[in-house]
Amino acid sequence: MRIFSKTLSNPRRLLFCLCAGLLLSWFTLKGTGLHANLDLLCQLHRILSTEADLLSQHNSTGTNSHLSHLKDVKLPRILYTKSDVFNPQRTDVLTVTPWLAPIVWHGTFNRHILNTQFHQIDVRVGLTVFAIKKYTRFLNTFIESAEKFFMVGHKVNYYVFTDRVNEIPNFTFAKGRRLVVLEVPAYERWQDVTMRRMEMIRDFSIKRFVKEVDYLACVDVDMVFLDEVGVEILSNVFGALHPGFFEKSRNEFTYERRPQSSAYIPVELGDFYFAGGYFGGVIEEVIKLTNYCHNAMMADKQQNIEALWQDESYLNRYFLSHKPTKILSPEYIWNNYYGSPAVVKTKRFLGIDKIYDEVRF
Ligand code: 5GW
Ligand code: MN
Repeated sequence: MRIFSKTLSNPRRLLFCLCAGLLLSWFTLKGTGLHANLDLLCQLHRILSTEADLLSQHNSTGTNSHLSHLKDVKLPRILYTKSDVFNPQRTDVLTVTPWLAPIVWHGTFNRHILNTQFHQIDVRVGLTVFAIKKYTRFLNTFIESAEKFFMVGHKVNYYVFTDRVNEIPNFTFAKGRRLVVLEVPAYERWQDVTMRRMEMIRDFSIKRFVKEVDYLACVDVDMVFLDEVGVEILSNVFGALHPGFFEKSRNEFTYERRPQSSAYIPVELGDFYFAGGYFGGVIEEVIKLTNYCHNAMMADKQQNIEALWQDESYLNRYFLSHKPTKILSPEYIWNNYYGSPAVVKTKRFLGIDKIYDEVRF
């Protein structure tokens, strides 16, 4: 009885009881499990929490201390099934590195929790792509699919580096998202087109990105988003497992093996083989990474040597001595050339088949 009257006198509890009662009868009627209706439950709970907060604010308007706003700090309450220490979500793949960086696979994270965390800091994400020469043709699919699947609900700046400014189509963007066209030179050799991305990302990060975004993701443009790529990718510094090498052993990695090159990695070293077309992190870390890679390339150029897989080789060398704080599974940079292995549950970001004669020069 005491509990009952206490409940009635507290608007937050009253609301919660009403909500719980409603839900209970609803579940009984429908006869469905809790799991399938978790989202609805979360939504209801959030609405009611906000109403309860408003009520308690209303009740405390008498206190006009300059600290009174501190009482109303909103703590989002999210409902989800408890993690089970004896039931790992994935047992078929490695989900953490020896230096305790997560490896992000489908099924290992709760997007709802992560979105709440990143909304709390109002995260701003930059996505850089290069569309040099004929590669402007990939932009339409890239941007349109990114609007459907990349960081949905968050602030995004697309940074498009191009030499063909007037070939950039018009797009419509969701709220808080925009495209920034950055005019840059087109290098003669295709190797330089891909390698010089490091220098340009570094320079624009220092000049501009640091003021506009918190994180940067730097990716290839000849790609399409087919499933969600969200805040689960964000970390201090991240890379992605190359789809062609995640099952391979060290000696099969196509690292640069000539000791004269600054991208050299001896056969007894190396953790993973990372894809050149996907890296990122906080701006400061992206500056360190791109600066290292660019300087290593320039040092090699002085000696007339160029690493086997251009920027990808230098990136792999960087990650050997600066371990990424998060690693994306090949779901995040798949290519159907590698088929559809069982461990790849979803192809989030897929390479587009190129007719090489049409795009190469
Ligand atoms: C053109 C011919 C050969 C190699 C690269 C290019 C090229 C690359 C180009 O003409 N224009 C251009 O913007 N790029 C940028 O470099 C694109 O963002 C592209 O996604 C990235 C890497 O080159 P890819 O995608 O041809 O490399 P792979 O390894 O994915 O085939
Ligand atoms: Mn590519």
